[in-house]
Amino acid sequence: MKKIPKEVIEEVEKLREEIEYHNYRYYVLADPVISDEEYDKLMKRLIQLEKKYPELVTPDSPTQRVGGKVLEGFKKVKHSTPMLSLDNTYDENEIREFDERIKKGLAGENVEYVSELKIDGISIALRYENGRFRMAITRGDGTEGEDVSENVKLIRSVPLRLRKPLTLEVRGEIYMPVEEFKRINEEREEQGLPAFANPRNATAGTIRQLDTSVVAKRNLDTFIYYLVNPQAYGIETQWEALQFLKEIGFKINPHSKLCKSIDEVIDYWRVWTDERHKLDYWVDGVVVKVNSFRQQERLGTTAKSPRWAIAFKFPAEQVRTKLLDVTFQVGRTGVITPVAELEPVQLSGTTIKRASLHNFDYIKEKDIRIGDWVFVEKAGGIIPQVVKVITELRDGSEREIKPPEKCPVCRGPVGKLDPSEVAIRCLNPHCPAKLKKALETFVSRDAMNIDGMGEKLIERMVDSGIVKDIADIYYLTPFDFAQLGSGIGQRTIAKLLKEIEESKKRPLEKLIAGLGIPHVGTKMAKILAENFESLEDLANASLERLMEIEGIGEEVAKSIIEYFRNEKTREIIGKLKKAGVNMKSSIVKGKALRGLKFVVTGELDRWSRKEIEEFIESLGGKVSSSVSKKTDYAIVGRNPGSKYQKAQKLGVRILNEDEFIELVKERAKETGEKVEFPEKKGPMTLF
Ligand code: 1X8
Repeated sequence: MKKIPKEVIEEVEKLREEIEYHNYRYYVLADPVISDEEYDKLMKRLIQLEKKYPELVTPDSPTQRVGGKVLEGFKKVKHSTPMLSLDNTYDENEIREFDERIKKGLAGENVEYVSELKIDGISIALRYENGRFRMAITRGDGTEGEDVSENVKLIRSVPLRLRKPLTLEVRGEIYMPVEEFKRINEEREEQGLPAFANPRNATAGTIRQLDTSVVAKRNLDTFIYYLVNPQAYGIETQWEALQFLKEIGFKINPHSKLCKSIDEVIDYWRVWTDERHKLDYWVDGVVVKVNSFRQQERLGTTAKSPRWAIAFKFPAEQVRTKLLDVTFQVGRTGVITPVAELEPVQLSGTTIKRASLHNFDYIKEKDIRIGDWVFVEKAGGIIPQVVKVITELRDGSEREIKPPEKCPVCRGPVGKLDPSEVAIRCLNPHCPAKLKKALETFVSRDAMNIDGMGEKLIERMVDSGIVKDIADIYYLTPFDFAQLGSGIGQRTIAKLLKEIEESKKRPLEKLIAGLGIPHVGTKMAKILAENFESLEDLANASLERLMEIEGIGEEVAKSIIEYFRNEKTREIIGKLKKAGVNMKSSIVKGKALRGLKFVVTGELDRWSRKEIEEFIESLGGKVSSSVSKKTDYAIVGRNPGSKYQKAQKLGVRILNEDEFIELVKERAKETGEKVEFPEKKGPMTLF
C-alpha cells in the first residue's frame, strides 16, 4: 500500500471541514458565504485527492452524497425510544380542552407552548457518533423502522458531521418541496406512471428507493425538531432544544413560535391556515408542545402518543363544484392527460376552473362522469385535482368520460406504448405537441449533437413557429433567429448555424437515433446502421428483412415499419436529404459471412488478430475466443494454441489463411458483394 503523505491527510480533513461548514451556511442557515464556483472548487479538489488515495474515503465524506449505489433492501432497526404519533384535533374547542387537560395535569402551574408547523413528510431518526452520521431510520411501526442511511445521506441539509463531536439521536421530518413534487409528477405523467397523490407519498416512495441515484436526483429536504435525551446537554425546554439543534448543524423550521398562552397558539394556527400556501413545502397543521421538558415528563405519554403534545390540523381544503366537461392535453411524449373543466370556484384564495384527472384508470376507479358534482382539492397546495364524486347528487344526466379515439392535437392514432402503462398516448411521432421533445432528442449528444441548441432555445423556436418539424432546423437563417427577439447575439447565431451545418455529416446511426422512432434508441440505431446501406434502404425494408437481423424483435420491427409508413416521416426525410444531411451508412456490414462463427488461433501472415476479427465482423460473421460445437470454422496460423486441438477434437472445420480467403470470395460471389481484404499496408482490392 502506498504511504499517504501527512500533508494530504491534513488537506483532505481540512477540505471536508470547510465543505461541511459551507453546506451548513447554505442548506441550514440559507446564508452562504462563498460562491457556487468556489464551493465547486473545494469539492473538485477533494474528489481529486480521494481518487488518488481511495483509502482516505470515509462514509461521512461530502463526496459520498452522489448516489449511484443499488441497494438490496433495508435492514430493520429497533428505535432507541418509541417514535410516537400525535393526537389530532381540527377545532378550536378541542385545542382549549387540550390546554385544560395540561393545566389540570400540572396542578395549575404556568405553561408555555411551542407552536411548530406540522410538515407533510415522513418522520426520521438520525443517529450520530462522535459527531459523525451513522444511521437514518424510518418511523416504521414506531418501535422498529428501516435503515435508510444510504438514501438519507444524499439529502444536503442532513449534516454528515456535526459542528460538535457529539453522540446523539435526533428526529425530524423529511419532505419534498412543492416545486420538486410538481416536477416529478409532471415527469411521471410524461412517462405514463401514476402521479404521486401528495408530497408525503412522493417522499416515502423516494426514501425507499433501492436505486440511490434516483434519490440523488430528487431534492428532498429536512426539518429536525426533536432531540433524544436533551437533559444530557443541560437543555430544559423544547425552545432551547431547537436552538441547540440549529447550532450543531441541523436545519430547523424558522417559523416555530414560543407561545405564552393557548390564545397565542390559536392565533398562530389561524395565521398559518391562511399563509400555508406561501411556503414551498406542504404543511397540514400545527404541532403544539409543552415547552418545559420537566413538565413534559410529569404529563407522560399514553401507549400511543405523548400527553404533552397535539397536532392541530388545518381544515381540509376541498370545495364542491360541478364538472362541466373533460378536455385532453397532449404532453411532450404524447401522453394524453384528461383535464376536468369545472364550474369556477374559490379555493384558498384562487379561482379554480380546471383540475387534473390524471389518467383514465383514475377516472374509472373514482367513477367520475361529466355533469357530476365533485370535490376538488389542491394537491401539495398547488395543483387542483378531483378527489371524489358526490354520487348522491346524480340525476341521471351524467355522461361517461371516454378516452379520445384520436389525438386531440393532430388527429393521429392513440394507444398504449406498452400494455403495462396507465397512460394513453398519441402514437404519431410527428404530432406537433411532441415537437419540443422530438427536437431535444434530435439535437442531443447521442444523436446529431448540435451544441448550443438547448431546451430554452427549442422552446422559443417552436413557440414562434420558425421550426415546425425536426428537418426545419436545416433551413434556419440568421433572419429566423432575429425573429425570436432579443437575447441571442450575432456570434451565438453564427456559431449555432455552423454547428447545424456540421451536424449534416454525422454518421447514419446518429441520424437514426435522432429520429425518435419508438423503441429505437442509440443501441438499436447502431444495429440498423450496420445492416442498412442508407436511410432510404431502411425506410423501404420489409418486416421480414428487419426481423432477420439479430437483436431486432417483432415489436421493434413493427415500430420501424409503422414509423416509415407515416406520410409526414417521408416528407421529413425528403427535407433532410434536400438539406444535405448524410444518409449513407459508414458501418454497414456485409452479408458474406453472416451467420458464421469463427475462432482464430496462431500467428497469421497477412493480418494481425485484431484486423482479421474486425474483417470477419464487417462481413457479418462472429468471432469468439473459445472453440465450441457451435464454431463453424477455426482459422489456424503458425504456432497455434490449444484451440487448434480442441477444434480438431470437436470436428470443427479448419482453415489456413488462403483457404479463409477462398471461403470469403466464394460466399461473396453468392451474395454479390464486393469485398475488400484489409492489408497491413493499406487496403488492396483483390477483385
Ligand atoms: C410529526 C411532526 C412533528 C413536527 C413537524 N412535522 C411533523 N410531521 C414538529 O414537531 N415540528 S412532531 C410529529 C410526531 O411526533 N409524530
